[in-house]
Amino acid sequence: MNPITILTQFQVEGSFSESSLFGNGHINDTFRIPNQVSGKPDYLLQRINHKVFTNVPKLMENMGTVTDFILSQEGFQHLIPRLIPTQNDELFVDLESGFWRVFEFVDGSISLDRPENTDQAYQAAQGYGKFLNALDQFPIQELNVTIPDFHNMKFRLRQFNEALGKAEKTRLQQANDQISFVKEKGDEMNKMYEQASYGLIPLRATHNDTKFNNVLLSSDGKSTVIDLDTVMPGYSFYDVGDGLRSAAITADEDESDLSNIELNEAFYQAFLSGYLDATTDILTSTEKELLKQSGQYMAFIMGVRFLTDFLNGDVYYKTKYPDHNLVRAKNQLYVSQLFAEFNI
Ligand code: ADP
Ligand code: GN1
Ligand code: MG
Repeated sequence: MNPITILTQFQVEGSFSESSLFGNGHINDTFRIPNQVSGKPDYLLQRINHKVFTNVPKLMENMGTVTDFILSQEGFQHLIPRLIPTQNDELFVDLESGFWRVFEFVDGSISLDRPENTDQAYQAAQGYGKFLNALDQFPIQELNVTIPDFHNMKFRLRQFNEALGKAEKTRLQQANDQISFVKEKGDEMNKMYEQASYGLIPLRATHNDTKFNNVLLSSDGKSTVIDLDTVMPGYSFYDVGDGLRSAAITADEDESDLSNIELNEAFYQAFLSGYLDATTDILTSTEKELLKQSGQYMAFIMGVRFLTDFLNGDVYYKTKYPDHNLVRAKNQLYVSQLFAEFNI
């Protein structure tokens, strides 16, 4: 079925004649569909990756409860995108092509893989901070866990070890240096996870995928937090770390030349300030203290996940060339070291 036929299953207004793949997401298939009628919104049609999200209805249930909770509060109306339902559901399910949903395209917004200036870093972080704030009183036991152990280092290292046991010899050889690095650092990283998970800091409703392109920036200074598929119980340092690893680094996540990758201290501080300004009333002092390690932790876990996917034969993330996941892994493991050195 073509994207416009699918779009018109939803309660959309206007008329449509073209669609194009949109954005740099690694998981879902996203189409932008412009409206031919002026004054009516453009739409964003998405096919949800049901290999990654094995229970799509539960995922949409989270999206519904989280959206209702946020929108019921004063001052957060712009914070999340508007989901457009069909006549009787939030999903359109087609036996052949899978699970589809539609959002209103956030008019005038931009999504960047990394900030161009400190204002953007601040604005994006403020959006993520407001998101945490808006969900402060959310009953987290009501959230479905869409991907269990998503940021659990022990679990990710176990997956990595399993992949090592099954990987093709050539891939093992290609990734030799990164494999050694992960083995060497694994225990230290596990300790960070333990430190956080032993009840020292509160479990919250966190976003869990706060890289820079998952928040839309608008010229009025407001941000819209998107990609809510992984909203689950988690720790504030997950969201801050994921934000920092993408907002405070001078190169893309798949930059292959490590000499182009640096930590930009001004962007780092701007992101942190934006987040802290929006969460000042809710974060505990221990949570704030742990944020120092968050960039290193999240870059490392991303490195492990990319490396694991490379060893598994590229089954999880979208890739554009044969060793794309290995390039990403090298990059993120290097970024984790930059954060570690920054903290000394
Ligand atoms: P993925 O899980 O594949 O990353 P996302 O939900 O993040 O999917 O969407 C992919 C990209 O589409 C985003 O990075 C952003 O650029 C764009 N996008 C998503 N939702 C909207 C929206 N409502 N308005 C404008 N752009 C959007
Ligand atoms: C994926 O969906 P996207 O591209 O926003 C991934 C994140 C990783 C990120 C790395 C569900 O995010 O966990 O941090 O790629 N999302 C999922 O760029 O695995
Ligand atoms: Mg995304």
